[in-house]
Amino acid sequence: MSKILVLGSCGQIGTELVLALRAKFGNTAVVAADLRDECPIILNNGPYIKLDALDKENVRAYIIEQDIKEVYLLAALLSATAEKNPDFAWKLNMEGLFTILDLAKEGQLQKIFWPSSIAVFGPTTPADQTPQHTVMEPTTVYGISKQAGERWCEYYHNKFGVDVRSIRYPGLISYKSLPGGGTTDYAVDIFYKAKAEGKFTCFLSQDTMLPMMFMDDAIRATIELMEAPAEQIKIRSAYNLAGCSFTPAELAKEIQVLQPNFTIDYAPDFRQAIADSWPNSIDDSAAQKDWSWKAQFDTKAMVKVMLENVQ
Ligand code: NAD
Ligand code: AKB
Repeated sequence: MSKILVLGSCGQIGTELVLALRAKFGNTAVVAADLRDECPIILNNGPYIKLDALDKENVRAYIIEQDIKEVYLLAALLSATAEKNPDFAWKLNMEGLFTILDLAKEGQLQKIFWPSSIAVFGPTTPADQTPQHTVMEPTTVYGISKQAGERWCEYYHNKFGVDVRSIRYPGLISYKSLPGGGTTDYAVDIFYKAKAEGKFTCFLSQDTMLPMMFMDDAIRATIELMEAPAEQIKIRSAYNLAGCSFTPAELAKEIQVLQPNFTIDYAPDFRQAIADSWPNSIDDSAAQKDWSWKAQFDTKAMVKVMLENVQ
């Protein structure tokens, strides 16, 4: 089994993705890499290396020396953090991608996974059941970097035959690892506050509907996309993916079904404008058709699992 590298492995997605890939391919086949000096305890069951995605020469040397064949590139600044540091966000979100795409172009890597986001859409995009191919005029630096990344992935595939695959993840909801600076983070924080304090102040308004997905579905989608035969992957920019859509008020109501004393209030901040520019819901029929994608978790099922597992 050729070695897999997950770069940006200690974040919300990477933690669960590394565990899932190791369960599938064996612990030693999947190398976790991130900026941290030490491997987090949860990823102690396999190899870990400190690696900066922006250190092109080191990344190249490691991948070539270890004969890595597959990379999942997760290192990025997310929407809210990126707005506070746009120059660095652009640098991090783009430069690491070129290093990996070029290694595939040279024949070192056989397959790449690079995540896109619903942030590629903007205020001029149809907001309901947003189609796969539609108007895309993102207004955030994060969305601009993801849209540019999609274009480059498709270009490297068309020009150089690079096998790069991508998903436009919605906001992801998980309990094994915390989110890292996005606009959809409220939908994770709410469970921690519900359990600890029984109340939550939301940084988005009550009627802000956004596309979301439980992490188990997102990890399964990622692995299913990467395992699909290459000829089935018709879209080389990034696939729309839908899980469940809800507003903060609707999420609070579902939590109250299981925890009747829970209360919520609202204090929208700068993230409201970001959320307002994103879709309400996503049409993922292309993913369903091309690689048989189907979400398993609706809002009710996700809320139950979150309340049972959040510590
Ligand atoms: P995260 O912020 O939780 O994790 C990112 C990880 O990358 C962190 O562990 C961080 O230490 C690491 N990192 C940062 N800079 C690095 C560098 N220079 N070198 C090596 N590692 C570095 O992010 P996430 O939520 O796990 O997201 C991973 C990817 O998925 C990102 O590209 C993000 O845009 C995309 N995505 C996430 C979501 C979501 O809801 N979580 C939704 C859509 C897209
Ligand atoms: C964010 O809110 O920035 C991320 C995303 C949807 O890309 N969760």
